Amino acid sequence: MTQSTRATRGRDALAAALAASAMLGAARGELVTWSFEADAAGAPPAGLRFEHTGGGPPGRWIVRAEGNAPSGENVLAQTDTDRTDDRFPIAVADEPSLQDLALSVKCMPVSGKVDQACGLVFRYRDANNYYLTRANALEGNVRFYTVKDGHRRQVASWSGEVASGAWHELRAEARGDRFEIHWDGAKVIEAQDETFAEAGRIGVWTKADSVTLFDDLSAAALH
Ligand SMILES: [Ca+2]
Repeated sequence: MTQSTRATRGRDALAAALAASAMLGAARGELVTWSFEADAAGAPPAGLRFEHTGGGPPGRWIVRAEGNAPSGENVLAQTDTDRTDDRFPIAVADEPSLQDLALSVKCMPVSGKVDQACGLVFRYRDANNYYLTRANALEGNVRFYTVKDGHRRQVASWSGEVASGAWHELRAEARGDRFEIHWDGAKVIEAQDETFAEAGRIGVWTKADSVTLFDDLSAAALH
């Protein structure tokens, strides 16, 4: 085994151990965070799988070092700029599965001519069935959707400043059929919906040619 292989294996083991302890914590209601500091820059992160809704290629997700990362040095970047309009790349955590939850992420819309999106998915069953909240820096709005059988349906919308090239915080809280969406610390949406009542996975989401950075994806069960 070469020294670099040994280092890679050690880092993978560390990432796996961190992910395992995070899952136990999330089930107990503790806040768990993906900061990407244990992942290697230039490669996909551990503990997330990459799926997509709609057409076009699935997206390209890599960890990369950013000078102004919200935590440490590393962030998660979606870097595929394919312009297919109904293309929704998703990076979803293998675990935990949560029903009532608080979920947040730091994100920066970097570029995109079709879209500049920063999204969170939750109660995620599969690539065609989940709740979604997302901010769009081209439209200047934050919206809450259901995606059922691959079709997006808007539940609620808020219009306001969503600056490109700046870090923001998007947060979702779900309690039964009640939902709150917060943007940069302010509650912007309250909504009721019964489409997906059961527990599901959590993750981050973009659209079309959005190049978006994410950091400090955090989740906890609400009891
Ligand atoms: Ca980080």
